[in-house]
Order: sequence, then C-alpha cells, then structure tokens
Amino acid sequence: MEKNSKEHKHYRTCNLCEAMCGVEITLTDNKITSIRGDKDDPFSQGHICPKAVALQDLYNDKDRLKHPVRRTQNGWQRIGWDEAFDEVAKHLKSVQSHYGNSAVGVYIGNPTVHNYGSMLFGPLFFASLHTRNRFSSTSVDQLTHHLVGYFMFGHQFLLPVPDLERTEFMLILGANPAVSNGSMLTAPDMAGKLKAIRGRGGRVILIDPRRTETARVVDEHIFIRPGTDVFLLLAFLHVIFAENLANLDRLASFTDGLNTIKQLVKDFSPEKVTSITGVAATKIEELAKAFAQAKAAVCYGRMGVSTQEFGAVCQWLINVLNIVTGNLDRVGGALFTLPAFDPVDAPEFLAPKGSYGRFYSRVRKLPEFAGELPSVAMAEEILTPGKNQIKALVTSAGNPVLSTPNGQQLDKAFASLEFMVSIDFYINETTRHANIILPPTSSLEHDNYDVGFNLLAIKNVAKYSPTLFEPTDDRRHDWQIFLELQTRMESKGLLSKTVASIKKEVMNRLGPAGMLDLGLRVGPYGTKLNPLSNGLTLHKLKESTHGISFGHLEPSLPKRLRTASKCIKLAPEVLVQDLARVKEKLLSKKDDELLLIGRRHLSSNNSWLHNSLRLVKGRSKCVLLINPVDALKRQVVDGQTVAVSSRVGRIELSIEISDEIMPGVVSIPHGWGHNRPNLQLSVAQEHAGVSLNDLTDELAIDAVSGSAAFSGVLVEVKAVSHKVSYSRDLVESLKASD
Ligand SMILES: Nc1nc2c(c(=O)[nH]1)N[C@H]1C(S)=C(S)[C@@H](COP(=O)(O)OP(=O)(O)OC[C@H]3O[C@@H](n4cnc5c(=O)[nH]c(N)nc54)[C@H](O)[C@@H]3O)O[C@H]1N2
Ligand SMILES: Nc1nc2c(c(=O)[nH]1)N[C@H]1C(S)=C(S)[C@@H](COP(=O)(O)OP(=O)(O)OC[C@H]3O[C@@H](n4cnc5c(=O)[nH]c(N)nc54)[C@H](O)[C@@H]3O)O[C@H]1N2
Ligand code: SF4
Ligand SMILES: [Mo]
Repeated sequence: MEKNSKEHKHYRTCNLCEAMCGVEITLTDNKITSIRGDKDDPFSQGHICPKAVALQDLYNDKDRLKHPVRRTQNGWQRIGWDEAFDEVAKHLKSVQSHYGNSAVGVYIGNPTVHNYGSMLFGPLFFASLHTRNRFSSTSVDQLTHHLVGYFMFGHQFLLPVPDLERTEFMLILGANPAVSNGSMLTAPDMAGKLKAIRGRGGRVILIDPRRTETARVVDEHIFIRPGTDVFLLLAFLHVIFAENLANLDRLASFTDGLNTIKQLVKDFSPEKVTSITGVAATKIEELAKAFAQAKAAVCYGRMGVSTQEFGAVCQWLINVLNIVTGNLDRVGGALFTLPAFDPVDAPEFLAPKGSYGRFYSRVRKLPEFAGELPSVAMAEEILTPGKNQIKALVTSAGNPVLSTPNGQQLDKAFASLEFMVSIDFYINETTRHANIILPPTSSLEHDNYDVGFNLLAIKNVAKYSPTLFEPTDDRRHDWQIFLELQTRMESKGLLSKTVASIKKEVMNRLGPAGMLDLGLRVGPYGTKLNPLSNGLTLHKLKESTHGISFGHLEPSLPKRLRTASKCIKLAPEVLVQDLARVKEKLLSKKDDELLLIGRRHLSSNNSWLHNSLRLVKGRSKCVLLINPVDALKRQVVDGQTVAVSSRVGRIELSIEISDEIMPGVVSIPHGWGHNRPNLQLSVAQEHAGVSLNDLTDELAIDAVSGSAAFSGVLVEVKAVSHKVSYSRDLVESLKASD
C-alpha cells in the first residue's frame, strides 16, 4: 500500500438477500478495496456469499440512474426533482379525478423489504392514494405464509421459524437454502447449519423435484411431482393419527380444532397418494414416524410449496404437522422471534395484522389480503375496460414484467397505461414503460435496519448499518421520494396543503432513523420510554458496530398469539374448505406430462443483479434442465436449442440434460429475459437469457390466496435446431484422452 493512503473499515449488514450477513468493507482513500465477511458479527460470524461484492458493483454501476428522467420521443431526458414530483402528482390526481381513486394502481417489489426507509415511509404514501388496486411481489412469493399466520395465530407476522441450531430432524419441502441462503428463515451459512444438524446426530430430509445444491448437504433427497406436496403432507398426518403418534404436549391446552384435522386426514393414506406424488408409501410412513418420534423436529417449506396450486393449504399443513407433534414453540422445533423492532406490536397502518376478502379484484374476483390484491390480476385490471380500470400505475422496487406470470401480457398492459411512474434506479423491462423514473440512492448511500428479516431470524438479533457514502449531487432516498409524493397527493385545497406540509416537516425530521429509535425504545428490549432505564435505543445500537445478539428464540405461546380466543386455530374454515379442491386433484393425475418448475443460482438475485459483470460472466445459467428420459423421447441432445411453449407463450433456449431433474419435469431459472428493447442495462443485455415468466400462467393460482402457482406449469418442449453438441462428460473424457 502507498505510504499516504488512508485505510478505513466500515461495518454493515448485506441487504441483498434475507440472510443478514455482516460485511466488513475496506476503503482505501475512500474507494472500496475489499468486501469480506465480518468475523465479529455475532449473527453471521464471518459468513458471506459471492453476491456480497454486488454491493460495490451496484454503487459503481454506470447504468444506474442518479437523477429523475422523463421519457420523450427522443429518449430519456433528465429533469429536476421538484419538476418530477409535481408532474407525477399532477398526473396521478388527474387520473383519479377522471376515473376514481382506484384507477391508480400500485406495485411494490421485493427490495422494499430490504430497505427500512421504504418499509416505514412507503405505506404512508400508498395510503394517500386511497386505491384498492395495490399489488406487490408478496403474492408471487410468501403470501401464503402471512395468510396462514393470520388465520392460525391471529397476525400475518406471526411466522414460525425453524430452530436450526437446536433441531434434530429437519424436513424441507421446496426450498433450496444452499443457493437461496434461506427464506422466511434468516440464518447466514444455511449449508453449514444443515451439515451441523447431521454433525450432532440429527437427520435432514429434502423433498424436491430437482436434486439441488441443498441435496448435497442433507441425509436424503426425495423426488416429488411438482404441485403434489399437499398429498404428502396429508399422508404424513394420516400416519401420525393412525399410529397414535399425535402429541401436542403443552400446546394442547390452547389449540382448537384437533378433531377436525384427525377426520380430514383419514382419506389420505400413504398408499393413496403414492402414485400422484411419486413418493413410495413405505418412505412416507417411515418419515412420518421418525418425525413424530424425534425429540425435536421441524418441517419447513418454501417457494416450491408456497407458490403452487395448493400453496396456502401446504403452508397450513406444515404448521399443523409441527403442532400435532408438539414441535411448535418448542426448542429445536419452530419458534416465534421477539425482534427488537417488533412488527407484531407496531401500529396497524405500518404493519397491519392482516385481513382477508374485505374486497375482491374487479375482473376475476380474487380476494384482498392485508389490503393488497394478487399480482396475477394486475394485467387484466389494466386491460379490461370498465369502472375502476387501472389507468395509471406507480411501481416501486419491482420488475413485474420479469417476475410475475405471463410477463408478455403485462408488458402490453403497461404500454397501454395513460401514465406510469417508477421508483427505481434502473431502466429495466418494467420501468422502461414509465413516463417518469424517480431513482433513489443505492444501499451504500443510506443507513439501514432490517425491520423485516429480524422477524424471521433464528436468533433475536439487532444491528444498525450506517451510511457509507454520503449521497452527493442532489440525490433522494426512497423514503424522501415517498414523503414528497405523499405530501403532494394529500395537498388538495389550501387547508389540506397546510396540514400536509406540517406533517411533512415532522416526518422529515423524524426520518426512518427516528421511527426506528421510537420502535426500539417501546420494543421488548427497549427503555419503554423510561428515561432511567438502560434498555435499547438507537444510540446504543449504533455503538454496537457489529450488532447485538439477544440469544436463541424462546417459547412464547400462548402469550404471543393474537387470535381473539388466544388459542391456535388448527382448522381455519377457509383452508378446510379448500380440501375439496385437493380431493378433486387426486382423481386427475395424467401421465406423460411435462411440468415446468423454476430455479435459482447463487450468483443471481431475482431479475436485478445481472448488470454486475462479476456475477454473470461465464457459461449462461439460463438453460432448460431436462431428464435424459425426456430428452430421448424428444430426440434432443445436450446444448441444443429447443422451443418451450405453454398456454401463454413460447421461448427458445438451450438445454442441459441431467438426471438431477426428475423425469416429467423441466426447469428454467427466473429473472432473465433482458432481450426486450429500450433497456439501460448494458451488461445484463449482453447476458440476456429468456424469461421463465413468459411461460408461467396468470390463470394458474392458489385459489385461496390468489398467489401465483409457479410450480408445475404444463409445457411442451420441441427441438428447433439440430446443432449437435457433446455432453460435458464426453468433452471431459475427450480432453483426458488428449
Ligand atoms: N442466489 C439467490 N438467492 C436468493 C434469491 C435469488 O434469486 N438468488 N432470491 C431470494 C428470494 S426473493 C427468495 S423468496 C428466496 C427463495 O428461497 P428458496 O425457496 O429456498 O429458493 P428456490 O430456489 O425458489 O427453491 C424452491 C425449490 O422448490 C423446488 N420446487 C419447485 N416446485 C416444487 C414442488 O412442487 N414441490 C417441492 N417440494 N419442491 C418444488 C425447486 O426445485 C427449488 O429447489 O431466495 C432468496 N435468495
Ligand atoms: N417463475 C418465477 N417467478 C418468480 C419467482 C420464482 O421463483 N419463479 N420468485 C418470485 C419472488 S420470490 C420474488 S421476491 C419476485 C421478485 O419480484 P420483483 O420484486 O418484482 O422483482 P426484482 O427482480 O426483485 O426487481 C427488483 C427491482 O427493484 C429495484 N431496486 C433494487 N433495490 C432498490 C431500492 O433500494 N429501492 C428501489 N426503489 N428500487 C430498488 C431493482 O432495480 C429492480 O428493478 O419474483 C418472483 N417471481
Ligand atoms: S448470503 Fe445474502 S446477505 Fe449474505 S452475503 Fe450473500 S447476498 Fe448478502
Ligand atoms: Mo422472494
């Protein structure tokens, strides 16, 4: 290092995925020279994944917008912030006065949850729009968890978290934590933690139509036909009741509905479900018994089961399995967190406890949950004429053209809008349709606190990430953008203008940090507003550079339940009724189908990290995985380009033949497809891939929640060229013989 160069270390939490890894960023002369895992972070203890470097790439990205832009006939034109805010408010108000409040739609994407400014200020702006047409990535992701939490425990944020570090038996359905780093389960180094279960004599079982990266670290991987987990779960419960293994332990005194469950599962013996699931009856029986007899066991299911035809019922039955074996609220089972900033006790307007079916979408009559409608309905709400048709749209931190089913239809819908504004720093497949883009600062230019993921963490922890680079040159944070827009939307006459500007002044002073401080003070470890208490405050948290751990999760029921009866509702009516649909499905099994599922890769993150060269270089990951048996039937060879078609679309991509995918199933990763025109993503465009969601179907949903059913889309695969290539094994053996 040069003599006079100044080195400085900065500590924060990586906010790219849910794992909350502590990072140590070294700066030399104010430039990032390394990003490493922070060994002193009590939660992550030095672990990071290859994506962490994207924090730097994102900050340095030349394609990232830094000023508001307006779309014109001659391309994007830079405009000032005030001009942009005024113009957005003018158009939104005009659409609302012509067509009604719900003519303005809203879509909020996933990074919202990774940014506390958006989490705390977004809801205030969206409320100021008074629209029923609110959508978010929740309904293509974890909606079923919230719905089930609301029905069973009385709050959408009461979400049981597997006690990874103390469990002895973990049954995983439809999750790939070795790649995703865990979801609805915040725990750095998931692969290491799964190995540790086995290391202490425990057992880990994985159920997945693909032998994934996670399969490499578990005891046993079992294939399952996509979309059929509901039968497997019912059969597990069948065995548990038939063998008299149900034992609710201390949960018995505050659980309602056990008899209903006992009756419901009678029809689903392992023998009955073996053909539809593809799982041997003897295996189902063995696993059910082992699960029930383990000292501490936990069943956990994620995207593969959350977003399928029976997503809500699957998430419900996973909880039921944990409850009837006494493993909910048990050390080593599934426990609730007690986060320092606790959304379960936050005000309703910030973190509503949930609601279901208070209103329905206009065209398809899909139910609202917690004030939002399912995203699968967004395109039809824009394209179908009538009262309350969406004419203008606000998107924030989302890319629904690539991330929601039937992306092509949504692309068309967005192009037809009278006005669209996007709060985003990229011109991507979605925001290219906006009339105005308002770009917020990037992660390293603002502070952060994980208000969402601390709720899902395997330990009660807290950490504050300070700003690394002070934003220069007239930049705005997400929360500031929301506040400006809210103020303008609320200013309708002279009086409301005055009230709105006073409110703005107060909120501006408070900022997200002020709200966080308040939340920490009134939270479970806080001062409780007692000036003499030495409880937690933001000041204290800031002093703990690497974060604070309050230790393992602890049993908290029945106190933490928010149901009116203070009991767990084991058999909520809406979910019980959905079993009629499940029974119909049991009779409808067809052979010789090809079912499409998705996939994630370690160096990718949904649709938006493909502009980092470090992460995308090398062989394209956007290929179709197909089993050798299915490839042979279609006379296709490794590396060949095929056409994949579904009810809604057709894409072409090359194939990789592999027995890691089960026969009858094919897989394509989501988040690709940067081949649409008018993007400003130079690296991603060079590594475009194709979009899985040009094949997924907006009509394929979980009927209870309206969540997208991504797993198990019926497709056809046909050869389009006959380029002969060689399998990797063959190439390797040729090289070896050289
Ligand atoms: N590297 C990386 N990490 C990420 C992300 C990313 O894009 N890249 N995204 C982040 C986000 S937003 C989320 S929500 C999480 C998701 O986290 P995970 O849910 O752990 O990740 P997925 O890869 O979607 O895993 C779903 C698994 O379900 C399987 N599956 C598909 N259909 C079925 C089915 O019908 N039944 C069963 N049993 N299994 C099925 C798939 O083969 C796949 O292995 O990951 C987060 N982390
Ligand atoms: N077929 C299929 N589809 C899927 C999935 C699947 O497994 N299979 N997974 C689903 C899941 S789990 C998810 S979460 C969704 C994700 O769906 P979305 O949230 O709609 O899409 P992302 O790809 O995460 O895009 C995020 C956008 O936010 C912007 N952004 C990033 N950080 C910030 C920020 O701090 N502020 C603002 N304002 N913008 C920011 C990025 O530039 C990008 O445009 O995709 C879903 N789609
Ligand atoms: S696992 Fe997630 S939080 Fe940890 S470094 Fe990777 S992207 Fe960041
Ligand atoms: Mo997600």
